[in-house]
Amino acid sequence: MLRFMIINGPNLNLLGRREPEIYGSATYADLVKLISKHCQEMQVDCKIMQSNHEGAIVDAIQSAPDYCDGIIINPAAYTHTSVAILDALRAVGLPAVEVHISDVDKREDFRHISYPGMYCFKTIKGEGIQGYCTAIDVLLQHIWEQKPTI
Ligand code: CA2
Repeated sequence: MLRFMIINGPNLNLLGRREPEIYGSATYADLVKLISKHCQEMQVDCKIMQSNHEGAIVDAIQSAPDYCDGIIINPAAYTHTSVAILDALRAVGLPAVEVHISDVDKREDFRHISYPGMYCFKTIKGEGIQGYCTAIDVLLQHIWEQKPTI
């Protein structure tokens, strides 16, 4: 069974509490439920985490190769600032997909740059929390295409 690590950055634990016009009304618990259900349907084992701390996210990425085949990451605000998260992704070399609930390219200019996105082979944005399911499907497809069929 393939295993994915799903990493959520700062303030995503507050989903549903403010700015529903941007992020929707689903809570972080709803997001975890949605991801878990989709992973179960797709027969993927998943480890879902959220942290408000850049170093904890770097630590999680560094530990990923021990038990994961790929990474899905919403670095939240660290998207637009973190060379450390970009470097960690490059260092571990696992396939990675970036996901954003909102369409960051249609928002403020400072949200148009993504450092982790420079490593990720695909970015899903503006699909709401359903974008995580798209990211799982895209990562699965990518890994299947890489694996030789015997
Ligand atoms: O659209 C996304 O998924 C973002 O990664 C969300 C981040 C934002 O900084 C990125 O530019 C785009 C913000 C995450 C959580 O923000 C909240 C704000 C208010 C209430 C609840 C969460």
